[in-house]
Amino acid sequence: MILHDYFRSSAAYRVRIALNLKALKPERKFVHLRKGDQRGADYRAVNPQGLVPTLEIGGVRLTQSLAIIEYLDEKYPEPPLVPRDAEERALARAIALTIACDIHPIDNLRVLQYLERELGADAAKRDAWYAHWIREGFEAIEKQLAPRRGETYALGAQPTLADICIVPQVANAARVKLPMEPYPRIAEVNANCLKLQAFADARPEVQPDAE
Ligand SMILES: N[C@@H](CCC(=O)N[C@@H](CS)C(=O)NCC(=O)O)C(=O)O
Repeated sequence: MILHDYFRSSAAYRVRIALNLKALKPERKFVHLRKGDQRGADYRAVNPQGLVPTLEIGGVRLTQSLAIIEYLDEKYPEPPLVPRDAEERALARAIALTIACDIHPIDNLRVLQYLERELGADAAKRDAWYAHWIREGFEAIEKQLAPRRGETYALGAQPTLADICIVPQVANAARVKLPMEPYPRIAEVNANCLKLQAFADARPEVQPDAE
């Protein structure tokens, strides 16, 4: 198993958490996103989208963090990463998709670089854009999770796909110093998750390629 990874990639961070929860230790290959390695022919041959993560397993190349995580959950069922209850499962996926589809893609490196290089946004405008889309998503997630205040993880006593997406997105929010006071339930979930070794070991700052 080989994980194509970059320490600061929050999509890769999701997969690192899932792998740790499943006690899987793939070989790691690092793709330096700031240097543009993801756009080179070598990496495009691995992942035609030129994005991390990619998980290679038994000669098969899996892309898209949520697809990879669901694959891992099917192949290695313990501990389960999606709730067994259908309504809870739908909520876990809804939170994950709010982050992975509605927040993260508009704040991705290539989008920020387009804002700066093609549309002339300066660093302050770039960061304002970045924070704006996180706020939009976090406001909705906070409302969805507020009734579950006091539960250890987003949806109860076990971490799920929802937590796996929340924690990396909170790390992204911290990069633009987004105040977390308006999102106490998200902050609570994040703090509880990071007490688990599987989450703590997946943090960007402790990865071998961290700068
Ligand atoms: N939807 C994809 C997103 C993957 C993605 O956008 N990865 C980012 C890093 S978090 C990336 O490789 N960006 C490179 C770029 O923007 O050039 C997933 O969940 O895997």
